[in-house]
Amino acid sequence: MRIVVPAGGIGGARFLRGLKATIKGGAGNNDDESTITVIGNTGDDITLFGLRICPDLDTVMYTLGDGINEAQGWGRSDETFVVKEELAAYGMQPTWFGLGDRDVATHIVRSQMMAAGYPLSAVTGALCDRWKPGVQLLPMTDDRVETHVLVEDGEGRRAIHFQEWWIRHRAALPASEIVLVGAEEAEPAPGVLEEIARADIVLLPPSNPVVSIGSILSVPGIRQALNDSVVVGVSPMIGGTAVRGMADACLAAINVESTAQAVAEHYGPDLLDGWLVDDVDADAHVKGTEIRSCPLYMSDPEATAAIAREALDLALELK
Ligand code: GDP
Ligand code: FO1
Ligand code: CA
Repeated sequence: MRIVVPAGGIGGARFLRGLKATIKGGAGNNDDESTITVIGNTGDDITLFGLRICPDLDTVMYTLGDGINEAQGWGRSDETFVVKEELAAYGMQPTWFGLGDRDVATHIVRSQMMAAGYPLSAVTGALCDRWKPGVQLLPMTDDRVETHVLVEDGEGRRAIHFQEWWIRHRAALPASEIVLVGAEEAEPAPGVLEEIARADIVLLPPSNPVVSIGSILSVPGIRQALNDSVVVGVSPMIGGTAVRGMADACLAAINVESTAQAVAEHYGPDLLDGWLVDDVDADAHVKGTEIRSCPLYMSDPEATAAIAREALDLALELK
């Protein structure tokens, strides 16, 4: 069975770990040749200190390759921050980004390969040769796209990079608009449309609907390709709020309520064939989308594998 998973960072990576575990225990159709292709969000990417940093691709790669800082959900395990301190001692900006010493090696390899002319998809493949995530990890696009956030504060109205809004301001500055700069001219990376077309099922993990899944859907051609597939999503909202993090602030910017039902309606029945909600949201109702409920907290690997299994079973049923 061929499974495609468009994914952001922490929510996507944890779900994928559960999906891998549940597939190892049997894919549901006695086919142990199952493959997972991840279409990774690159809207969060940023260039700092001359280094190209891809937080969501790295979070997926480290999580599935056993190199993640588990407690934090992003960045490397066993990390130190000497380079960050030394940059700050030179007065280099920004100081709000947690650039780890181990992590920096990944960004150096990526930046060097990109400067030599390799596309991001090829670089990501090369990085995965080390981490062996057990999935095919494709960036959504090889083109440079970046999420920017329109904010207004004492300094006036301006657009700042998503990472500055998220990390420096903890998403507390009200956002009037969230824009994926460069999306209109971007093309899906090699293999993305082909893998969607070949997929038996597509699973949307509980990733941020705006700046993770929303960004992937903004790359011309991807949404259309997904509309033609069997797609089952897992709600990133439980009981009217984002489980971890600040996704509520992103949804507020696009005037969507932070509920499982509102997110499903936002995706729309053209995209979503099935939608998994938590038991507390079992009354959710969306015309044209089959809704199932189960506990959706990814509290440990077993609970996460059970969520992935429910999503897989629903997708196989709707196929
Ligand atoms: P990011 O790129 O690191 O922000 O990660 P993603 O976009 O992949 O996922 C972030 C989203 O995951 C958050 O907005 C939460 O709504 C969702 N999330 C985090 N933990 C859980 C969980 O245990 N269960 C569910 N259902 N959603 C979760
Ligand atoms: N998140 C933070 O909240 N603070 C950081 O300093 C930070 C640094 C960082 C470095 C590398 C990386 O791959 C991820 C990093 N993240 C950090 C996470 C990341 O910015 C966000 O979780 C996502 O991009 C939001 O979707
Ligand atoms: Ca992200």
